[in-house]
Amino acid sequence: MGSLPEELSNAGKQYAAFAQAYLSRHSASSQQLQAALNYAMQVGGKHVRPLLVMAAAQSVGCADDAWLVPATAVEMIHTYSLIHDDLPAMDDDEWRRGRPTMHIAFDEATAILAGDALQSMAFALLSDASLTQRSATHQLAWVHTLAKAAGQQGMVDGQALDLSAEGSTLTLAELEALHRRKTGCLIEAAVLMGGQCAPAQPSQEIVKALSRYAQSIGLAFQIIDDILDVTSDTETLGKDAGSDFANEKATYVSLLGIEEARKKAEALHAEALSALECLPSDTTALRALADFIVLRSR
Ligand code: GRG
Repeated sequence: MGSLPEELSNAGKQYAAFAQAYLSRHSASSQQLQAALNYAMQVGGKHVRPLLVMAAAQSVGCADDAWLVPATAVEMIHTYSLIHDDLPAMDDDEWRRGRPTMHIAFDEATAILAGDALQSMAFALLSDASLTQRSATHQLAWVHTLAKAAGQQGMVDGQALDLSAEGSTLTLAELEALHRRKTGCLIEAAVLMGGQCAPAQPSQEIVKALSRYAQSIGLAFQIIDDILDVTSDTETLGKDAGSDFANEKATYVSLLGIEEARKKAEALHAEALSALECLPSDTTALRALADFIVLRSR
């Protein structure tokens, strides 16, 4: 298994069309910058975060397409983070999504600027009253959730912890704390912003259930990523799969071994599904995404 049900792939197409239209309506005057932004956003990855926004919105009874705005914003933040993560000063990667990374296809300065632009664009989009079908209170909740998850108490903190961990031996608890921030916070923000699409703000119980689901799949996502890094074919992926392992950087696989790492991902998958029980509406898409994250092969 590992492919998405039709409803989710249709939502992925809807997201991609919305994001493209937004990008072309808000173009930069620098042709180089605009070409870089198109390069970043045109060939997509798996779109896990936008789909999580849609699925969480559905689980709280959101029946319209108000999820498109937060879905696009969270993917812009994710895309910026990958562009900056690939830079020579960070992970120094030359391949991403099967093609040259931004600083290879363009240059370092353009990659930095494209990441910066995507980050501001995410918040311009979220706070644009003409695009959303929700109130300013909803927009403020989205902005706050995303800003908090992306910044110094979330993804950026996780990246800083990751950089300072180079060459040192991490315990499992330290590795988990790092990944909760580096990848987990943005995944949780996607799910919470989906919950915030409900016409009335969700109850504390619903927010807690969404967080529990998101934190479990966020960690599972990273564990599977570590497993795929050592089991996937480098040529097929077109990236330096296995490089972290080769550099002896701590991963779930290096600390637990593949079998135990897989068992941990399965336990987190079960935990995520049990969190869905108290959600008020249709959780089919959240279930499918939890399955996809744990069973995916890329
Ligand atoms: C530079 C501030 C800053 C942060 C970077 C998320 C991150 C922080 C770096 C990514 C490093 C990495 C490859 C982590 C493994 C897990 C992960 C987030 C993979 C990429 O996400 P996917 O698989 O990518 O959702 P696609 O290409 O499908 O969008």
